[in-house]
Amino acid sequence: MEKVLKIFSYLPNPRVWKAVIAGNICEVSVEVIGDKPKQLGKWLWDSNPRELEEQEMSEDSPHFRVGKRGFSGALYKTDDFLKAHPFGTVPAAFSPEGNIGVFESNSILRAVARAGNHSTLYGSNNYEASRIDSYLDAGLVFAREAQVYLLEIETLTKEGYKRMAAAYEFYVSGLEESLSNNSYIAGKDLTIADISFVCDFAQFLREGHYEEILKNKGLDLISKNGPKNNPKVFSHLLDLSSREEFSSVMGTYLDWYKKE
Ligand SMILES: N[C@@H](CCC(=O)N[C@@H](CS)C(=O)NCC(=O)O)C(=O)O
Repeated sequence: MEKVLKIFSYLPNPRVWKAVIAGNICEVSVEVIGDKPKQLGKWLWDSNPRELEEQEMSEDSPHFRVGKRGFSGALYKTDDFLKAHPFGTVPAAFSPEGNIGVFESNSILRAVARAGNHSTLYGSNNYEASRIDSYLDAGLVFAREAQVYLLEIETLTKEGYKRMAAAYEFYVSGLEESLSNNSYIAGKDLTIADISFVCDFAQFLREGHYEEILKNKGLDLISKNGPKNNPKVFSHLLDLSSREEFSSVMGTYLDWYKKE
């Protein structure tokens, strides 16, 4: 299989799965390099990422940076990495020659779908592709709120909770509407809009692991009545996640949810 992209990230990471699932569907290969979240501070963030030696990890290192989002403490990012990835985030993808950086998991997903040249995965014409982009943009707004919510859940304020609940309602009601007209999010075919949704939404549902924390604040799970209020969205998630192209990448990630 042709290798179309290299991705560096903490692992496992649902944002990385987007590109890997698309690769499976298009039959192109995506190389994934990384380590557990806590170990990524011991890696050199570079187009050729590698584990650092003990003596390379110090504040004097030319690569020393402080984590900005999701990471706290020291990270080691090369200048070249930051040229390719100016926001300094992972997943961080590189073109096969390593000279072009692609960031934001939805754009990494787009890059795989474009390279894979599938007839429908990224639409079959420019307008369909743009419609798919619309869903990816809407998904990013939701996913960004979800990122803040999950990272800060222990110190969550009522205000933060309300923001997340509103973003959830907005996103999910749009998808429910879409799925009442079509079998897939953007139309009659499976597209990268579906892939992005499955990965971001599965990650959001992990709020279920923090039910106790929310209860102690007098708050309920935002997705509590999800399957009842938005049945099409939830069954779309469960249907897609059980398909081989998805389940071979997502593994047991949603098993806890399916048991509930
Ligand atoms: N919306 C981005 C989110 C990427 C992101 O925020 N990554 C964080 C970790 S969750 C990061 O790399 N932070 C680097 C840092 O803290 O310096 C995507 O979908 O790729």
